[in-house]
Amino acid sequence: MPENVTFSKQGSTGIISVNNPPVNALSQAVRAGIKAGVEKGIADKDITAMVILCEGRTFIAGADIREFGKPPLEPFLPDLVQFIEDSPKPVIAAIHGTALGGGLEISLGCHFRIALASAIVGLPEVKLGLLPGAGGTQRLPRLAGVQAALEMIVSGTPITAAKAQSMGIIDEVVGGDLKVAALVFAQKVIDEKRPIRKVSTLTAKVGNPAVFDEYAKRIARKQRGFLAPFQCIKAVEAATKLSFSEGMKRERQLFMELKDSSQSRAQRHVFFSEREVVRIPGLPNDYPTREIKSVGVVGAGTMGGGIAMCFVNAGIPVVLLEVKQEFLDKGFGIIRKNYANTVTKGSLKQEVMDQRMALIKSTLSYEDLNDVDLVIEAVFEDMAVKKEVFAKLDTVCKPGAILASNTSYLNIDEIAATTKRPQDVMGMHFFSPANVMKLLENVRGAKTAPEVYATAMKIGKKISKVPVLVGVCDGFVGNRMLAKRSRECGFMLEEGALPQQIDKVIYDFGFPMGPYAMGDLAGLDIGWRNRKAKFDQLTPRERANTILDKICEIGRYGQKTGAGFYKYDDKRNATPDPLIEELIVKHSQEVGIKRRAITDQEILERAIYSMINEGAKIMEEGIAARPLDIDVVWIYGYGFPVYLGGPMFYADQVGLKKIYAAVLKYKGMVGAEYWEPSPLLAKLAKEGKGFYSK
Ligand code: T1G
Repeated sequence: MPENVTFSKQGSTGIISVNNPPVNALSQAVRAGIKAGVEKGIADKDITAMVILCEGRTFIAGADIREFGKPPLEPFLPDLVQFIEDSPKPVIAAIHGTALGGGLEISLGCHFRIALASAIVGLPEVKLGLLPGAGGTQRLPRLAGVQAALEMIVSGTPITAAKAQSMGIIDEVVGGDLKVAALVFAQKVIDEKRPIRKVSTLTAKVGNPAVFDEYAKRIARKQRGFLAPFQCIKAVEAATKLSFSEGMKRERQLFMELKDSSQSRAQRHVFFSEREVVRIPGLPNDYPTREIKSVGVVGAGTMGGGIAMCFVNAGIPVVLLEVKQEFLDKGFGIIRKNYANTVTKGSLKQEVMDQRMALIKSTLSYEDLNDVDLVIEAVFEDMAVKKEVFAKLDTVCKPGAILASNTSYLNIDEIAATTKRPQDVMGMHFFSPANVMKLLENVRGAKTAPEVYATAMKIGKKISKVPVLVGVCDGFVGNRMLAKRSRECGFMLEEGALPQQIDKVIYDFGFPMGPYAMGDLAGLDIGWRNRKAKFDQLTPRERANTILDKICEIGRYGQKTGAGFYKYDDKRNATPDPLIEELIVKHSQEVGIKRRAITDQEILERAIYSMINEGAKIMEEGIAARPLDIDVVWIYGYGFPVYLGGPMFYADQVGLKKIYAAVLKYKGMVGAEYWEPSPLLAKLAKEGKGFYSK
């Protein structure tokens, strides 16, 4: 027996115990071990039943995703599941923690399933661009029904043991020691001569044969661009139309198509990047951090309120400071309304809302921040205002308190220099709405102590964010790259494109929205204010590109004024506005640009490749330590399609040679000032390598 699977006997029950930390993934050795264990149990005449259970914090959390890029080794998982199901002796799965993917499929191959009340079960393969490839799409509809199987497999969202029992997936929810409960259950099966129930022999009944088309229509908008959810539907449909063995063949065929797809490679890349991003290169994983037991938030505006919610959601008390009572009341009111909406939707209990609200203490006095472990400043984006706040924090906060700014682009080092403790100052850049968006850009200043940014990474995970560590520069990683895309889109408007054409290209690429529809949603006045604030840093051509100014000067701020780049009906449906086309065409004449037809391919290349080129510069400067930091920022903060893996992973799929050639082309067309190739991009392209090449 491989060492990470053991077989033991308790009375007449054989115990097959898996111990493959951290999540008992079904590596080749584990599969072989389980097979050997079941073989032993079948062969041993004293054994009347078997139990499969796991050591450690969880039941099997799926196939070993790291094995996907490698040649598959026997025993293959579908065969192992069938081998378990074909056992002449009852096999019981005893589940704790998570039974996910191949882990639940193993359980579905067992004849009975018991679980602790705290366990969750699910088939999340779709989140990896895959589908359950070891019988899950054929057995689950037979056991839990077609509708339930569609929900679980297409969403990939796990369910509780109680829910799984109500759906017939789990036979019994048990308490106490799981092994003991499993032995009792096994004896009951034997004593009651319960017949072995093979799930594959059940029938997947479908009431309304149109359910599959209807389901595909229902998810079309939300799952736009993804392959896997629709393949999942086809696989479940096969369970209702084909015999079990034919259905398994269909599942395998659909699975292999997805496994080798660029989408699944991208989504598996994101799975591991999201876990790797919290590790700080050059710093041991257990580097000492400071304890954060209480937090102060300065500013109760939209961002401040959302940030406060993040911490109280994690049970950390917050002191919320404002300069005026009316601002405090307004901020508090927004927080209360946000929670009340969630309670109304039924995804939060009233008493939990009350507990969280009770953790927020509001104040008008900086003195009340004298004992917090971390302060996050979320006031108006103005350097003078920020410096004033940090000067005050420097006087009132206790030694060792971390002072962080939520600025989205201002210079952290300049802010830190206003304090006597720059080693305790850094940026913690949340994204709006802060209580929803997963990304947290942690910005380490030149003098920020490793212990401080290591703490920010740890607390970021604790408040359920995906924290990414970046360096100080204008716009950090996300906004800096976004500025290049916005610049190029603005230039293409002048040269011949229209907002709706550019938006369609970006939308079809996979972003939730194009830049002009996004601008109208967020409010053009915000972008206009930033443009004015940064006017001195703009190039002459950018200054002359006054299309946004002209639109705002006529009071068109977007959806909130009923018109912006588009005009909106009372249901906020957007339509292109001939007035805007006229304004843009007239602007081109004024700045002496002869308009020309711009292809969708040019729009895509200038919008996306300008970001990739900037991403390479960000890596060169060490603002981002790895390409995965950039990919995670864009996936969790800017809606970059997860099935493309992020801008740097995507670049490698396109090929850096092709991107470098395009950058050189646009350097000639638009100007070296804007399209100077990153030396790293040039080097990797010449070497035929990618950003992720080893
Ligand atoms: N394979 C390999 N490594 C895995 C893994 C897996 N399935 N799951 C987790 N890890 C690693 C992870 O990279 C990290 O490593 C460590 O374990 C801890 O994970 C045929 C095709 C179980 C809920 O999609 O959702 O079965 O960074 O930090 O927050 O149908 O991990 O420490 O080096 O996430 O407590 C389907 C994936 C696979 C579940 C635990 N299964 N895992 O969360 O810890 S496809 C999944 C999770 C499949 C079959 C198919 C979570 C978790 P490192 P962690 P956590």
